[in-house]
Amino acid sequence: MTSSPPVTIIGAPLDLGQERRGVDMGPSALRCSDLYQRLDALGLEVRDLGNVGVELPEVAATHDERARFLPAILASCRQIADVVASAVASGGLPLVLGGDHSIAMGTLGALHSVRGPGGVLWLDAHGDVNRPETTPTGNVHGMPLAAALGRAGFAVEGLQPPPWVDPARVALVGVRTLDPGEKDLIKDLGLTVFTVADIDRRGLADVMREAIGVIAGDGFVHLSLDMDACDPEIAPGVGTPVRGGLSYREAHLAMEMLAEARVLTSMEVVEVNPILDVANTTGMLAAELIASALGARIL
Ligand SMILES: [Mn+2]
Repeated sequence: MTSSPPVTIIGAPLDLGQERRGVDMGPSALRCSDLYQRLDALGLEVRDLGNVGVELPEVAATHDERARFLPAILASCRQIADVVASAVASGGLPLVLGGDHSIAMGTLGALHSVRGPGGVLWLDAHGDVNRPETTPTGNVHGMPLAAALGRAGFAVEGLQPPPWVDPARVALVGVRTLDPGEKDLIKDLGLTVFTVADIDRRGLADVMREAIGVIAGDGFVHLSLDMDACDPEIAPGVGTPVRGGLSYREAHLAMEMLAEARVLTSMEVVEVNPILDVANTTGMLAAELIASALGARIL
């Protein structure tokens, strides 16, 4: 038997934070993979709480071109936050299935509301620290980390006022494209960033060892896994692919090291887009990585 907390699955089929349709099917792709079997094989208890409600881009108001659909996105994030907060309060380990990365505002807002400030490993090709005044696209999925740090410059109605994450306990890993305004905020906040060049030079294990040291601590330790951190060759089903990403083994090793360190208290997996995918390759990889993060081992 295991004393591991029950894995509490929350689906967040939100696609309003970006422009490629299909990421709303991410939770289905994960549920159609062998995720449950993999978690079951680890002896983990799984509770699936279903999906939160989302508005459709055909119906929702754009509101502001510099942060399109923000009110509708925040409405879904409030629902995510309610469910995540109750999952944490009842001793579960929340596993939120996106949806685009804007759902992280709901997850992190909830974690902070229950546990106080915490740390986050942001595994992503991008920085996600844009703001309405710096964004080149107006896509809110490029802003959630800035929001979590209290620097997005918009009110997160219905969520706890940010910051939700301690900037000293943020580690971005796998980054390979940053907009000018993102570079400025990263420097201003002193965020720890490990680019793919750092991984090339130092090796993934060395980078992850340091990243785990950065994120570990009180409150909560959250993994925000954007599947575009992985190379498009192994994860083709993402909306904003950038080549030069983590290899299959690097992605697994990152997860395995998190499991060994026993630091994670929650996770989310975002940006799986089945319409852009090849026979659920990316959904299946996401399930594998979740299992590795929760303790699956080769031997
Ligand atoms: Mn992202």
